[in-house]
Amino acid sequence: MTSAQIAVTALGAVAIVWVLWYFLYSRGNAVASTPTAGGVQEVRVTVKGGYTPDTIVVRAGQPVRLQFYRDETADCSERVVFEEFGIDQQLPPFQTTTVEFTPEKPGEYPFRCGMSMLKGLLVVEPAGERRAAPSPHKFHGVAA
Ligand SMILES: [Cu+2]
Repeated sequence: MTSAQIAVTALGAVAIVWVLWYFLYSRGNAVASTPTAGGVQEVRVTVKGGYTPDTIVVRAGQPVRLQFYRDETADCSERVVFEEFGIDQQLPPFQTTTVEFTPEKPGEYPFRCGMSMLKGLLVVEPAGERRAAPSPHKFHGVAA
């Protein structure tokens, strides 16, 4: 290989590593809920210096059951707050605490610890739709 080819290959490798890092680490981890037989969308979240997963994808109009397992005693994660749903729940250490509600409207609803240091995001998708990538054509639409 010429030095130019080596440089291009190296740049490509750096780009791949960066993309992997960006999606796997900097953006946290997303999990879609698994509906139970009763139609409840259940997700287990581990609380330890953050929320794992920190992005939870559910459908609108169906009950959501989040099971927070707090795997630490750090004061920071003592409470979990979903402001839009009026939830401010205490999480005892080394226990699983269930938080249940039904999101009626699609949207993105942040959740956090009592001090807003730990952050997570609940993504509520329209009922009955699969998660779709943002349309590349959205800027080309005809104005209403
Ligand atoms: Cu905190």
